[in-house]
Amino acid sequence: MLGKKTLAWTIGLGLLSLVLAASAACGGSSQSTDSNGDAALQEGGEPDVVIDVSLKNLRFTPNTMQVTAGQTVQVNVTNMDGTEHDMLVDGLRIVKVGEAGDGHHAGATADMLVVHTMANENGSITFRTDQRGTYQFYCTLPGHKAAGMVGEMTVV
Ligand SMILES: [Cu+2]
Repeated sequence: MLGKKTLAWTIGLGLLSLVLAASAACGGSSQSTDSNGDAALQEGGEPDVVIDVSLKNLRFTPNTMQVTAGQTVQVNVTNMDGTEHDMLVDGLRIVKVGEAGDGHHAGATADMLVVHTMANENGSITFRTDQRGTYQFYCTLPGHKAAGMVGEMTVV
């Protein structure tokens, strides 16, 4: 059975840990060694919209998508084919949020919307753009665009 002193001590510890947790949360913005997830949170918080794209049989599903300028958009790519694919949005310039993107295809620059996936693997990118318009996206692997790996992204 808990005596009054023990109870007070327990409550005191609880309050102390609450205070510590709160100050840790508030102090986070001054740290430069945060994980990627925290960096993403500091820059833009949770994505405003998540778009799931699957790659199968040399097709994007969906093959049309619309995003809103200024919103934080996360695109998750699931490659269900036994070959590597990527998704490049041609001509669109973006600002990446966090470092979830995997844009290691030849010639890629930081402001390109490109997600690369190995066979049967996933990729993801989180970004914002203010560049309204309609852009073609496609897979840059040889022959894949011609085979039908093409779609359209509209920024409104
Ligand atoms: Cu492909």
